[in-house]
Amino acid sequence: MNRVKSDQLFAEALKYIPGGVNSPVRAFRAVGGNPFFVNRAAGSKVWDVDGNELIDYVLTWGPAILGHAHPKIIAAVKAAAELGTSFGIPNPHEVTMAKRICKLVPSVQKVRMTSSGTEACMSAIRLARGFTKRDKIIKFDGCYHGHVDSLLVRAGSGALTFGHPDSAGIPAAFTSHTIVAPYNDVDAMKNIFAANKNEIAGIIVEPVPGNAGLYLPQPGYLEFLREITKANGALLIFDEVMTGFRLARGGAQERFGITPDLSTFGKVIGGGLPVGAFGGRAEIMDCLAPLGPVYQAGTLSGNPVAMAAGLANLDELLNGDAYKKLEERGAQLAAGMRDAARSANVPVQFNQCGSMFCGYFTTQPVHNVADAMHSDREKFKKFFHGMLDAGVYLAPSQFEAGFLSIAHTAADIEKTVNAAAKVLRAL
Ligand code: KE4
Repeated sequence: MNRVKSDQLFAEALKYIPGGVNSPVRAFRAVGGNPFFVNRAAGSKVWDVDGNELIDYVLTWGPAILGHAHPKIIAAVKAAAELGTSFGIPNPHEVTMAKRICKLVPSVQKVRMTSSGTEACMSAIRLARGFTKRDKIIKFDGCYHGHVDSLLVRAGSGALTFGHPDSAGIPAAFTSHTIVAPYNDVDAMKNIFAANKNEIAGIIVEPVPGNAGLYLPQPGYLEFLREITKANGALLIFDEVMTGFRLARGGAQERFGITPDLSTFGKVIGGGLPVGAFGGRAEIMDCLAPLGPVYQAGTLSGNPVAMAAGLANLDELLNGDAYKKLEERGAQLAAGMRDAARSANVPVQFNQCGSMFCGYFTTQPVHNVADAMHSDREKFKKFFHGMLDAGVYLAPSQFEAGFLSIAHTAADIEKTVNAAAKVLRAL
């Protein structure tokens, strides 16, 4: 595939941007080769600057759930931008968005907007500590909650991909109150709470971890987390930046029937523009400035253009059978990819939950990051590039989730599965 212009752009980018990218996972370091550059996207497709068309299963890491450049989102952005791109003064869209989130996610009685998922998670942690007056936070091995100092400990996503989960530049003191637990492990969590009685402010968890690939909660595990936090006066924080409004109208908490104390959001609620949000019980949220002692702020929080884009995304998602389509597409892709792996006699564990998925090159089931680490990453690299050359863009790391949109057609999925069968046979 001709990528001359992308390579030229990457050479230029390397001179001015660290690693040539504004976010590490885009650099293709986990799969080798140079990243391609995109200047146009529509529906399920992106086109790189050399004119190559690709079926996109990254979807800007989740926001493009309707597909790229949806006309309703473009129109909403244009209309909002013409009235001003930022006010720094309350605007009506913020109220509409807050009401919409509270209506869709019953556990959220009050919500505050931010400009990224990282900010939302960082703020939720600070709020949990301020509300409980406790310092310790439990996170899970392989889960990623943005590049928050105190949470970049055995994180997932780019941190895991680069094999140095902890980051340089974080003083030990900043993570001394962060406890890392293995996901799907009941006994380990019981032992942590027994050893830290009345000291745990909360657990932050991706209800369906999507930053070490994708694996699911074992039956009853999320219920267990809800019970053990309640029994110990700790808060349960669902990081739904990726799963929110994707795995169901009300996110993973609706899909699995769990009521967390706080939730974080992002991606879908910005329709592709910079956004994040955190919300939960009013008695907790009212501890936030200007009402309470927990400070939190943001120049562009609730930005009118981002709110308009996010509301257009949610409107389209909620009017019609979007969630039925997302479930159908996810099941179709999973069935096809499993058949392709079987026919090529290549061991692949293809995990899928609604419109999120990940194929691991291993013979054993994957229920946590330790299982995920058994995946054959050399095979993944070859598969990734084989699929890219066939016009299918998958997440450029074994430790990332893939996404479907309602714009992905049955024909897109058939082309993807047929390409996978060929590429797997050639591995
Ligand atoms: P942002 O700060 O990137 O908006 O959100 C951080 C975040 C928080 N929580 C979860 C569950 C997330 O998945 C993310 C960000 N997701 C990654 C994809 N693995 C973003 C891609 C990137 O880092 O470039």
